[in-house]
Order: sequence, then C-alpha cells, then structure tokens
Amino acid sequence: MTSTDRIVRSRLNRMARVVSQKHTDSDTSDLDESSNESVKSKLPPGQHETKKWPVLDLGIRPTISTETWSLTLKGHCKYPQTLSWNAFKQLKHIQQTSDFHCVTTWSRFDLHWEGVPFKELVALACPDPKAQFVLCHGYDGYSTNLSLEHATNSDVLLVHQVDNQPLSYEHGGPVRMITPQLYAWKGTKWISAIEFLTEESLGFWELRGYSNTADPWTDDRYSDPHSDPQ
Ligand SMILES: Nc1nc2c(c(=O)[nH]1)N[C@H]1C(S)=C(S)[C@@H](COP(=O)(O)O)O[C@H]1N2
Ligand SMILES: [Mo]
Repeated sequence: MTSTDRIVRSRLNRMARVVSQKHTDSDTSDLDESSNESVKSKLPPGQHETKKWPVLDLGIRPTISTETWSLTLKGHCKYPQTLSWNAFKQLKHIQQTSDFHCVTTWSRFDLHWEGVPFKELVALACPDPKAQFVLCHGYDGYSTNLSLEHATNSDVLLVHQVDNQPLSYEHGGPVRMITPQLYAWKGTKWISAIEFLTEESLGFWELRGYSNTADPWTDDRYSDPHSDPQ
C-alpha cells in the first residue's frame, strides 16, 4: 500500500464514521469546543478552532518552484493559454483576510492572503457560455470541481502569499487556490490547470464521496449520507 492509499483509506474511514454517527445522532453541537462567543460565531457546525495550520494532502509533494510553475487555462474557452509565473504576477492582485475550514473538523481563522481573483483568470480565458463547471488540477495529480458561479465569487483566489510571506511549499506554494466559503479541499494546492467544462466532472475527493457543494455552514461534508462509502 502506498502512502497515498493509506491517507485515502483513513479519510474514507473518517467519512464512514461521520456518516454512521449522523444516522444515529444528528446533534453535532457538542463538537463545538469553543466557549468564546466571537469565535463561536465564526465557527461552522462541527468545527473547532486551531491556532496551528495543519498540512493535508495526498502524501505526494511535487517539486515545483516559481521557475518551473505554470498555470494552464483549458477546456471549453475561447482563449486557452498557459501563464508563466511572470505572466501570473502581472495580473491584478488583491489582499484579503479569510478563514479556512477543513472537512476533518479544524478551522483556522484570519489568514491574510495575497493573490489573483479566480474571476480574473475567467476573464482571460473567456469560457463558453455553456461551460458552467470548473475542474482545478494540481501538480500532485489532485483535482477538485466546483461551479463556475461559485468560483467567480470575489473571495475565491489563486494565492501566492499568506501573512505577508511567500506561500510555503507544504501549503501549496508557489500558487494554490482558496475557497473561503467552502471546505478547504475545494482549493487545489500546487495548482497547475483550470479546466472549463460544459458538464460536471468530479474531482479526487468528490469521486470518493465528498460533497459536491461543500458548504461548511450546513455541515455539508459528504455527498450522500445514505450511500455506503466503499
Ligand atoms: N493539490 C492538492 N490540493 C489539495 C489537497 C491535496 O491533497 N492536493 N488537499 C486538500 C485538502 S483535503 C485540504 S484540507 C487543504 C489543506 O491545505 P493545507 O495543507 O494548506 O492545510 O488542501 C486541499 N488541496
Ligand atoms: Mo481537507
């Protein structure tokens, strides 16, 4: 068994546990360990705050630097293209502070990001009107899907800096995506390509039973609580 197989198996075991608990007991409020009111209002159901920032991936760490990194825009779009690091750095950048919620129940508050809004890349590629879905790929072979509608929210960014430092390699540097209003697996680390699709295509975890919509505020972790997760 490879290390990726072990990571996937433990995540699927967690999913099976959560799903079976939901069948017997739908009250997850006891999982909210925080007593501080301002923290509580920022904490989605079933999450707890961590001051650290854990690293989660498939155990495959691609070697990628700003010299070798590039981002390909492809699929159903008018202007498919590949951007180098220098071309990417010339796009419109913004700074934004947002929270990070992992499906394995930790949340990290107030990360200060700098990067390019996803919608700037959409404007460059000009997807066909029928292409309402995106699949984002990483250099480690990871992928995750989301709707174009969500991806163009103003807080969905391709980031290269966090807390005024270059994004570290283990957190997906040189460039990763973030989706602050969705569970963090929707943000591809070491992002390599954005694919515009006319039909939905599921990503790595979505194929294995994770939710398509992934809304932390409705505890929307896994796609079908009645399915038998492998
Ligand atoms: N390329 C890639 N991106 C990925 C993953 C991955 O395995 N590979 N894991 C996802 C998951 S499940 C989470 S919770 C976050 C974790 O980001 P972090 O390691 O910076 O905390 O990255 C997401 N993006
Ligand atoms: Mo995750």
